[in-house]
Amino acid sequence: MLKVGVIGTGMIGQDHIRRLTTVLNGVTVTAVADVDAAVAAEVGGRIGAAVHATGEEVIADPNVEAALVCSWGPTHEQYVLAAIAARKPVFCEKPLAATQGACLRIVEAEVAYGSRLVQVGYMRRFDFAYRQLKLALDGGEIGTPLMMHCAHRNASVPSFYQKEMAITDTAVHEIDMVRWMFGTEIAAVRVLVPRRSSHGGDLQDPLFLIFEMASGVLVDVETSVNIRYGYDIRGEIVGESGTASLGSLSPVAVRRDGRVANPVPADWRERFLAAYDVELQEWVLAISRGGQPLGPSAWDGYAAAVVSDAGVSALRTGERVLVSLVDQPKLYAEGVQ
Ligand code: NAD
Ligand code: ISE
Repeated sequence: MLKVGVIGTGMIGQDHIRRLTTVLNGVTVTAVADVDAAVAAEVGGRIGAAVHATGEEVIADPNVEAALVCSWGPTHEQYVLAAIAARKPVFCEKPLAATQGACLRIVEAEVAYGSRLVQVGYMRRFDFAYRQLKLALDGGEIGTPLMMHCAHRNASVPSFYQKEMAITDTAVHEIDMVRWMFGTEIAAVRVLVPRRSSHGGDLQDPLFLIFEMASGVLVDVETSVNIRYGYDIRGEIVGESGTASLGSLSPVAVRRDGRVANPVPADWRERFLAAYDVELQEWVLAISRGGQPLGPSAWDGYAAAVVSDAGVSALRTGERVLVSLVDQPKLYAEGVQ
Protein backbone atom coordinates (compact mmCIF):
# COMPACT_ATOMS: atom_id res chain seq x y z
CA MET A 1 0.00 0.00 0.00
CA LEU A 2 1.48 3.34 -1.07
CA LYS A 3 0.97 5.87 1.75
CA VAL A 4 -0.03 9.24 0.30
CA GLY A 5 -0.39 12.63 1.97
CA VAL A 6 -2.79 15.15 0.41
CA ILE A 7 -2.13 18.91 0.63
CA GLY A 8 -5.24 20.99 -0.14
CA THR A 9 -8.59 19.39 0.59
CA GLY A 10 -10.84 21.57 -1.58
CA MET A 11 -12.78 20.48 -4.65
CA ILE A 12 -10.21 18.40 -6.49
CA GLY A 13 -8.40 17.39 -3.29
CA GLN A 14 -11.59 15.80 -1.99
CA ASP A 15 -12.36 14.22 -5.36
CA HIS A 16 -8.87 12.67 -5.52
CA ILE A 17 -9.16 11.48 -1.90
CA ARG A 18 -12.45 9.79 -2.82
CA ARG A 19 -10.80 7.95 -5.72
CA LEU A 20 -7.65 7.09 -3.73
CA THR A 21 -9.72 5.66 -0.87
CA THR A 22 -12.69 4.07 -2.68
CA VAL A 23 -11.77 3.45 -6.33
CA LEU A 24 -8.06 2.74 -6.79
CA ASN A 25 -5.90 -0.19 -5.67
CA GLY A 26 -2.65 -0.28 -3.71
CA VAL A 27 -2.92 3.14 -2.11
CA THR A 28 -4.05 4.69 1.16
CA VAL A 29 -4.31 8.32 2.31
CA THR A 30 -2.46 8.66 5.62
CA ALA A 31 -2.28 12.44 6.12
CA VAL A 32 -3.91 15.68 4.96
CA ALA A 33 -3.47 19.45 5.43
CA ASP A 34 -5.29 22.58 4.28
CA VAL A 35 -4.96 26.25 5.28
CA ASP A 36 -8.63 25.91 6.11
CA ALA A 37 -8.08 23.81 9.23
CA ALA A 38 -11.79 23.02 9.63
CA VAL A 39 -12.01 21.51 6.12
CA ALA A 40 -8.82 19.51 6.68
CA ALA A 41 -10.13 18.20 10.01
CA GLU A 42 -13.46 17.22 8.49
CA VAL A 43 -11.91 15.48 5.44
CA GLY A 44 -9.10 13.84 7.44
CA GLY A 45 -11.53 12.68 10.14
CA ARG A 46 -13.77 11.07 7.53
CA ILE A 47 -10.97 8.77 6.30
CA GLY A 48 -8.97 8.35 9.53
CA ALA A 49 -5.93 10.26 8.23
CA ALA A 50 -3.57 12.38 10.34
CA VAL A 51 -4.42 16.09 10.05
CA HIS A 52 -1.40 18.40 9.93
CA ALA A 53 -1.22 22.19 10.23
CA THR A 54 0.93 22.65 7.12
CA GLY A 55 1.78 20.93 3.84
CA GLU A 56 5.43 20.76 4.90
CA GLU A 57 4.38 18.66 7.91
CA VAL A 58 2.51 16.29 5.59
CA ILE A 59 5.65 15.84 3.48
CA ALA A 60 7.86 15.30 6.55
CA ASP A 61 5.46 12.74 8.09
CA PRO A 62 7.28 9.35 8.18
CA ASN A 63 3.91 7.72 7.44
CA VAL A 64 3.77 9.56 4.07
CA GLU A 65 5.70 8.04 1.15
CA ALA A 66 4.40 10.33 -1.61
CA ALA A 67 2.52 13.64 -1.75
CA LEU A 68 -0.45 14.90 -3.75
CA VAL A 69 -0.57 18.70 -4.06
CA CYS A 70 -4.12 20.00 -4.62
CA SER A 71 -3.85 23.49 -3.12
CA TRP A 72 -4.10 26.77 -5.10
CA GLY A 73 -1.62 27.23 -7.95
CA PRO A 74 0.57 29.91 -6.32
CA THR A 75 1.25 27.54 -3.37
CA HIS A 76 2.41 24.59 -5.50
CA GLU A 77 6.08 25.59 -5.80
CA GLN A 78 6.81 25.50 -2.07
CA TYR A 79 5.31 22.02 -1.65
CA VAL A 80 6.84 20.49 -4.76
CA LEU A 81 10.27 21.83 -3.74
CA ALA A 82 9.77 20.50 -0.19
CA ALA A 83 8.89 17.05 -1.56
CA ILE A 84 11.97 17.01 -3.81
CA ALA A 85 14.11 18.08 -0.82
CA ALA A 86 12.60 15.18 1.16
CA ARG A 87 13.23 12.84 -1.84
CA LYS A 88 9.56 11.88 -1.97
CA PRO A 89 7.53 11.51 -5.21
CA VAL A 90 5.00 14.30 -5.67
CA PHE A 91 1.92 14.49 -7.88
CA CYS A 92 1.06 18.17 -8.35
CA GLU A 93 -2.25 19.34 -9.77
CA LYS A 94 -1.97 21.74 -12.70
CA PRO A 95 -0.48 24.26 -13.12
CA LEU A 96 2.91 23.06 -11.83
CA ALA A 97 3.48 26.57 -10.46
CA ALA A 98 2.21 30.08 -11.01
CA THR A 99 5.17 31.42 -13.02
CA GLN A 100 7.66 30.00 -15.49
CA GLY A 101 10.46 31.06 -13.08
CA ALA A 102 8.92 28.94 -10.32
CA CYS A 103 8.55 25.98 -12.72
CA LEU A 104 12.19 26.34 -13.70
CA ARG A 105 13.26 26.25 -10.03
CA ILE A 106 11.38 22.95 -9.71
CA VAL A 107 13.01 21.58 -12.88
CA GLU A 108 16.44 22.59 -11.54
CA ALA A 109 15.80 20.99 -8.14
CA GLU A 110 14.69 17.73 -9.79
CA VAL A 111 17.66 17.72 -12.16
CA ALA A 112 19.98 18.25 -9.17
CA TYR A 113 18.32 15.29 -7.44
CA GLY A 114 19.04 13.23 -10.56
CA SER A 115 15.82 11.39 -11.38
CA ARG A 116 12.12 12.14 -11.80
CA LEU A 117 10.00 12.69 -8.68
CA VAL A 118 7.38 15.07 -10.10
CA GLN A 119 4.22 14.41 -12.12
CA VAL A 120 1.83 17.20 -13.11
CA GLY A 121 -1.95 16.69 -13.23
CA TYR A 122 -2.57 17.11 -16.95
CA MET A 123 -5.18 14.35 -17.04
CA ARG A 124 -6.23 14.60 -20.68
CA ARG A 125 -3.28 12.38 -21.63
CA PHE A 126 -5.09 9.61 -19.70
CA ASP A 127 -8.57 10.22 -21.15
CA PHE A 128 -9.87 7.35 -23.31
CA ALA A 129 -11.18 9.64 -26.06
CA TYR A 130 -7.97 11.69 -26.32
CA ARG A 131 -5.90 8.48 -26.30
CA GLN A 132 -8.04 7.09 -29.16
CA LEU A 133 -7.64 10.37 -31.04
CA LYS A 134 -3.87 10.15 -30.69
CA LEU A 135 -3.90 6.50 -31.81
CA ALA A 136 -5.85 7.48 -34.95
CA LEU A 137 -3.37 10.28 -35.63
CA ASP A 138 -0.22 8.25 -34.93
CA GLY A 139 -1.65 5.31 -36.91
CA GLY A 140 -1.74 7.54 -40.00
CA GLU A 141 -5.53 7.24 -40.42
CA ILE A 142 -5.96 10.89 -41.44
CA GLY A 143 -2.53 11.50 -42.93
CA THR A 144 -0.26 14.37 -42.00
CA PRO A 145 -2.01 16.71 -39.51
CA LEU A 146 -2.58 20.27 -40.67
CA MET A 147 -4.86 21.89 -38.09
CA MET A 148 -6.74 21.21 -34.86
CA HIS A 149 -9.94 22.93 -33.69
CA CYS A 150 -10.61 22.86 -29.94
CA ALA A 151 -13.30 24.20 -27.64
CA HIS A 152 -13.02 24.36 -23.84
CA ARG A 153 -16.36 25.37 -22.37
CA ASN A 154 -17.23 25.65 -18.68
CA ALA A 155 -20.81 26.15 -17.51
CA SER A 156 -19.61 28.89 -15.12
CA VAL A 157 -16.56 29.98 -13.14
CA PRO A 158 -16.11 31.42 -9.62
CA SER A 159 -16.26 35.19 -9.05
CA PHE A 160 -12.47 35.46 -8.53
CA TYR A 161 -11.81 34.15 -12.07
CA GLN A 162 -9.89 36.78 -14.14
CA LYS A 163 -9.67 36.96 -17.95
CA GLU A 164 -6.03 35.75 -17.93
CA MET A 165 -7.19 32.57 -16.18
CA ALA A 166 -8.94 31.53 -19.41
CA ILE A 167 -5.34 30.92 -20.55
CA THR A 168 -3.42 30.06 -17.35
CA ASP A 169 -6.12 27.95 -15.67
CA THR A 170 -8.36 26.71 -18.49
CA ALA A 171 -6.64 26.60 -21.92
CA VAL A 172 -3.48 25.40 -20.17
CA HIS A 173 -5.02 21.91 -20.58
CA GLU A 174 -5.08 22.38 -24.38
CA ILE A 175 -1.52 23.72 -24.22
CA ASP A 176 -0.35 20.48 -22.63
CA MET A 177 -2.64 18.31 -24.75
CA VAL A 178 -1.45 19.62 -28.14
CA ARG A 179 2.25 19.35 -27.16
CA TRP A 180 1.56 15.68 -26.31
CA MET A 181 -0.81 15.03 -29.25
CA PHE A 182 1.58 16.35 -31.92
CA GLY A 183 4.84 15.51 -30.12
CA THR A 184 6.22 18.97 -30.71
CA GLU A 185 6.44 22.36 -29.01
CA ILE A 186 4.22 25.41 -29.48
CA ALA A 187 6.27 28.06 -31.27
CA ALA A 188 4.00 31.14 -31.17
CA VAL A 189 0.67 32.28 -29.71
CA ARG A 190 -1.99 34.77 -30.74
CA VAL A 191 -5.18 35.67 -28.88
CA LEU A 192 -8.25 37.19 -30.54
CA VAL A 193 -10.95 38.83 -28.46
CA PRO A 194 -14.52 38.23 -29.68
CA ARG A 195 -17.67 40.05 -28.68
CA ARG A 196 -18.19 39.63 -24.91
CA SER A 197 -20.81 37.26 -23.49
CA SER A 198 -23.19 39.06 -21.15
CA HIS A 199 -23.25 35.93 -18.96
CA GLY A 200 -19.73 36.67 -17.71
CA GLY A 201 -20.41 40.16 -16.31
CA ASP A 202 -17.22 42.24 -16.67
CA LEU A 203 -15.13 39.20 -17.58
CA GLN A 204 -13.76 39.17 -21.15
CA ASP A 205 -15.28 35.85 -22.21
CA PRO A 206 -14.93 34.06 -24.64
CA LEU A 207 -11.37 34.16 -25.97
CA PHE A 208 -10.02 32.69 -29.20
CA LEU A 209 -6.44 31.41 -29.03
CA ILE A 210 -4.22 30.37 -31.92
CA PHE A 211 -1.17 28.19 -31.34
CA GLU A 212 1.44 27.69 -34.04
CA MET A 213 3.13 24.34 -33.50
CA ALA A 214 6.83 24.09 -34.44
CA SER A 215 5.79 21.58 -37.14
CA GLY A 216 3.49 24.14 -38.80
CA VAL A 217 0.25 22.61 -37.47
CA LEU A 218 -2.15 25.42 -36.53
CA VAL A 219 -4.38 24.98 -33.46
CA ASP A 220 -7.33 27.16 -32.49
CA VAL A 221 -8.90 27.03 -29.02
CA GLU A 222 -12.17 28.69 -28.04
CA THR A 223 -12.43 29.23 -24.28
CA SER A 224 -15.98 29.98 -23.12
CA VAL A 225 -16.30 29.84 -19.35
CA ASN A 226 -19.90 30.96 -18.89
CA ILE A 227 -21.56 28.79 -21.48
CA ARG A 228 -24.35 27.81 -19.06
CA TYR A 229 -25.43 24.56 -20.78
CA GLY A 230 -22.70 22.37 -19.24
CA TYR A 231 -19.05 21.34 -19.58
CA ASP A 232 -18.13 20.77 -23.21
CA ILE A 233 -14.67 19.76 -24.41
CA ARG A 234 -14.16 19.45 -28.17
CA GLY A 235 -11.31 18.58 -30.43
CA GLU A 236 -11.04 17.87 -34.14
CA ILE A 237 -7.81 17.24 -36.02
CA VAL A 238 -7.78 18.02 -39.73
CA GLY A 239 -5.34 15.85 -41.65
CA GLU A 240 -4.36 15.65 -45.32
CA SER A 241 -6.62 12.62 -45.90
CA GLY A 242 -9.38 12.99 -43.33
CA THR A 243 -10.39 14.32 -39.95
CA ALA A 244 -10.58 12.74 -36.48
CA SER A 245 -12.51 14.20 -33.57
CA LEU A 246 -13.52 13.46 -29.99
CA GLY A 247 -16.83 11.58 -29.98
CA SER A 248 -20.19 12.51 -28.55
CA LEU A 249 -20.56 13.88 -25.04
CA SER A 250 -22.34 10.93 -23.51
CA PRO A 251 -22.41 7.16 -23.98
CA VAL A 252 -26.22 7.22 -23.80
CA ALA A 253 -28.58 9.06 -26.17
CA VAL A 254 -32.31 9.31 -25.41
CA ARG A 255 -34.66 9.46 -28.41
CA ARG A 256 -38.09 10.76 -27.50
CA ASP A 257 -40.83 12.99 -28.88
CA GLY A 258 -39.03 13.43 -32.20
CA ARG A 259 -35.75 14.52 -30.57
CA VAL A 260 -32.40 12.98 -29.60
CA ALA A 261 -30.91 14.07 -26.27
CA ASN A 262 -27.29 13.53 -25.20
CA PRO A 263 -26.69 14.64 -21.60
CA VAL A 264 -23.86 17.19 -21.26
CA PRO A 265 -21.45 16.68 -18.29
CA ALA A 266 -21.88 19.24 -15.51
CA ASP A 267 -18.18 19.88 -14.94
CA TRP A 268 -14.63 18.53 -15.23
CA ARG A 269 -15.23 15.99 -12.45
CA GLU A 270 -17.90 14.28 -14.55
CA ARG A 271 -16.28 14.63 -18.00
CA PHE A 272 -12.84 13.44 -16.90
CA LEU A 273 -13.91 11.06 -14.10
CA ALA A 274 -12.26 8.00 -15.65
CA ALA A 275 -9.22 9.95 -16.88
CA TYR A 276 -8.39 11.04 -13.30
CA ASP A 277 -8.80 7.41 -12.17
CA VAL A 278 -6.34 6.13 -14.80
CA GLU A 279 -3.95 9.03 -14.20
CA LEU A 280 -3.66 8.36 -10.47
CA GLN A 281 -3.76 4.53 -10.76
CA GLU A 282 -0.84 4.60 -13.21
CA TRP A 283 1.02 7.01 -10.90
CA VAL A 284 0.44 4.78 -7.84
CA LEU A 285 1.64 1.71 -9.77
CA ALA A 286 4.79 3.41 -11.07
CA ILE A 287 5.74 4.76 -7.62
CA SER A 288 4.88 1.53 -5.77
CA ARG A 289 7.17 -0.43 -8.07
CA GLY A 290 9.98 1.90 -7.08
CA GLY A 291 10.08 3.53 -10.49
CA GLN A 292 9.79 7.08 -11.72
CA PRO A 293 6.45 8.66 -12.61
CA LEU A 294 5.67 8.28 -16.32
CA GLY A 295 3.05 11.03 -16.78
CA PRO A 296 3.53 14.75 -17.55
CA SER A 297 6.86 15.88 -16.09
CA ALA A 298 8.16 19.03 -14.44
CA TRP A 299 9.52 19.92 -17.89
CA ASP A 300 6.00 19.64 -19.32
CA GLY A 301 4.78 21.86 -16.47
CA TYR A 302 7.49 24.41 -17.29
CA ALA A 303 6.75 24.34 -21.04
CA ALA A 304 3.03 24.85 -20.37
CA ALA A 305 3.83 27.82 -18.11
CA VAL A 306 6.00 29.47 -20.78
CA VAL A 307 3.23 29.11 -23.38
CA SER A 308 0.68 30.41 -20.84
CA ASP A 309 2.83 33.47 -20.23
CA ALA A 310 3.13 34.02 -23.99
CA GLY A 311 -0.67 33.74 -24.22
CA VAL A 312 -1.21 36.31 -21.46
CA SER A 313 1.21 38.66 -23.20
CA ALA A 314 -0.59 38.11 -26.54
CA LEU A 315 -3.91 38.87 -24.85
CA ARG A 316 -2.58 42.13 -23.35
CA THR A 317 -0.77 43.39 -26.45
CA GLY A 318 -2.81 41.91 -29.30
CA GLU A 319 0.52 40.80 -30.80
CA ARG A 320 1.79 37.40 -32.00
CA VAL A 321 4.15 36.26 -29.22
CA LEU A 322 7.00 33.81 -29.78
CA VAL A 323 7.57 31.01 -27.27
CA SER A 324 11.12 30.46 -26.11
CA LEU A 325 12.13 27.59 -23.80
CA VAL A 326 15.47 27.07 -22.06
CA ASP A 327 17.54 24.08 -23.22
CA GLN A 328 15.90 20.85 -22.18
CA PRO A 329 17.87 19.01 -19.45
CA LYS A 330 18.93 15.42 -20.30
CA LEU A 331 16.61 14.08 -17.57
CA TYR A 332 13.68 14.87 -19.85
CA ALA A 333 15.49 14.07 -23.08
CA GLU A 334 12.67 12.03 -24.61
CA GLY A 335 11.04 15.35 -25.58
CA VAL A 336 7.27 15.72 -25.58
CA GLN A 337 5.94 12.20 -24.88
P1 NAD B 1 -10.35 24.80 -4.23
O1 NAD B 1 -10.32 26.23 -3.88
O2 NAD B 1 -11.65 24.08 -4.22
O3 NAD B 1 -9.38 23.98 -3.23
C1 NAD B 1 -8.08 24.39 -2.95
C2 NAD B 1 -7.81 24.12 -1.47
O4 NAD B 1 -6.45 24.44 -1.20
C3 NAD B 1 -8.69 24.97 -0.56
O5 NAD B 1 -9.35 24.13 0.39
C4 NAD B 1 -7.68 25.90 0.13
O6 NAD B 1 -8.04 26.22 1.46
C5 NAD B 1 -6.41 25.06 0.07
N1 NAD B 1 -5.19 25.82 0.18
C6 NAD B 1 -4.90 27.03 -0.35
N2 NAD B 1 -3.65 27.40 -0.03
C7 NAD B 1 -3.11 26.38 0.69
C8 NAD B 1 -1.86 26.16 1.27
N3 NAD B 1 -0.87 27.06 1.20
N4 NAD B 1 -1.64 24.98 1.91
C9 NAD B 1 -2.62 24.05 1.99
N5 NAD B 1 -3.84 24.22 1.47
C10 NAD B 1 -4.09 25.36 0.81
O7 NAD B 1 -9.63 24.65 -5.65
P2 NAD B 1 -9.65 23.40 -6.63
O8 NAD B 1 -10.64 23.64 -7.70
O9 NAD B 1 -9.71 22.15 -5.83
O10 NAD B 1 -8.21 23.58 -7.32
C11 NAD B 1 -7.02 23.21 -6.67
C12 NAD B 1 -5.93 22.99 -7.72
O11 NAD B 1 -6.33 21.95 -8.59
C13 NAD B 1 -5.63 24.20 -8.61
O12 NAD B 1 -4.26 24.22 -8.90
C14 NAD B 1 -6.44 23.91 -9.87
O13 NAD B 1 -5.90 24.51 -11.03
C15 NAD B 1 -6.34 22.40 -9.94
N6 NAD B 1 -7.50 21.80 -10.64
C16 NAD B 1 -7.25 20.90 -11.61
C17 NAD B 1 -8.30 20.36 -12.33
C18 NAD B 1 -8.03 19.40 -13.45
O14 NAD B 1 -8.90 19.26 -14.30
N7 NAD B 1 -6.88 18.73 -13.47
C19 NAD B 1 -9.61 20.69 -12.00
C20 NAD B 1 -9.83 21.60 -10.96
C21 NAD B 1 -8.77 22.12 -10.27
C1 ISE C 1 -10.13 24.04 -13.67
O1 ISE C 1 -9.10 24.44 -12.78
C2 ISE C 1 -9.67 22.84 -14.44
O2 ISE C 1 -8.55 22.46 -14.45
C3 ISE C 1 -10.71 22.34 -15.39
O3 ISE C 1 -10.27 21.16 -16.02
C4 ISE C 1 -10.97 23.43 -16.40
O4 ISE C 1 -11.97 23.01 -17.30
C5 ISE C 1 -11.44 24.70 -15.70
O5 ISE C 1 -11.60 25.72 -16.66
C6 ISE C 1 -10.42 25.15 -14.67
O6 ISE C 1 -10.90 26.29 -14.00
